[in-house]
Amino acid sequence: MVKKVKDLMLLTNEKQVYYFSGFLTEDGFLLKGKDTTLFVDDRYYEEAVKTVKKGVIVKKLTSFNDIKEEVLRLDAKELLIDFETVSHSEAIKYQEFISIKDCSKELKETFLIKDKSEIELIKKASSITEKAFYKSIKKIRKGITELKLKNIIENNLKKLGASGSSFDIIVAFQENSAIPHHKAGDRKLGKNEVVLIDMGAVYKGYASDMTRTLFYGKPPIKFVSCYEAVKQANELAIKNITLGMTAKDADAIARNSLKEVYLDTYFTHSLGHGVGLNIHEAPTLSKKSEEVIKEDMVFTIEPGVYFEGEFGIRIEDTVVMQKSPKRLFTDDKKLIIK
Ligand SMILES: [Mn+2]
Repeated sequence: MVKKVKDLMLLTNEKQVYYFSGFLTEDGFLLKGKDTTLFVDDRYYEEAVKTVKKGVIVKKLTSFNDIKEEVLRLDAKELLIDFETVSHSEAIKYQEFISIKDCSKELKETFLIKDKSEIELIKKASSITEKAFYKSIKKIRKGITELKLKNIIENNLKKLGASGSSFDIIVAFQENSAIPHHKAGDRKLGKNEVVLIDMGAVYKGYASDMTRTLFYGKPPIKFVSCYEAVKQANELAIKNITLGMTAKDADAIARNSLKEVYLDTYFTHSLGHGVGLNIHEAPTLSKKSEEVIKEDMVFTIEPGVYFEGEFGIRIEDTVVMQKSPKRLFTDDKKLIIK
């Protein structure tokens, strides 16, 4: 499971500790060299011993000195730490007894390609997400607030087996759907309005990400034609992204598809992002991204168009890259009219 990590590495980020140890804790330290050693305090010790992956050694942590002693005992020349998740003040503490080096790049590489067990967990998170979406939209009715619908979704995610939401669920009605990162509020749903929902489950630490835009009432022609254009951009990207392609070329497939119908200027964000233990991770599928699309990457494909003050549409799938992207949702993405 562990790839491309050399020498002695110290991890403190919850998700990174989980990845290498199999134990999810906010308070753990993980030392990874020849052996993998997880340090947790009394509260977590017994649970950790029972839960960790095969081969992981669990030690009781009583003070910072325990880490220091272990590092010195292992006689490493330097300590690799992730400058992106470790604070400067924390880094200084390590630097007082050993020279430190950034390993954020290697870590990103490690998380970039998913193994079979990770893909299974993301599939499960995706299945929960999709089920929760279709269950929740049955509750859409006149006068419901964005916040109320958001809470229904959150409850359904948990009822269906998620440990929680992979991010703050977006529920946006009509003009609010034109704001890609709208925060759900007290806006009530009226007749003949757009409903945009961006949501995702976490299952055993792994995330999923899905956006659907539907219509409550009788949709105007502009909405229907834009919906078809966004759906086509989404589907064309899924059909034509290939192994070895740069992420900017992948992004361009959807962007060019929208350009043909003069909508590309309303597509104001990137096509997608990696999904795994984090809801946003590498690769980035944007206009400028030189990253290369590889097998077993998991990422989103989420074209959208936004008309300020009016409405927005986004259709987002989470996919796993095989010969071409394989969707982790099963719906046909046809326009839903409630
Ligand atoms: Mn997304």
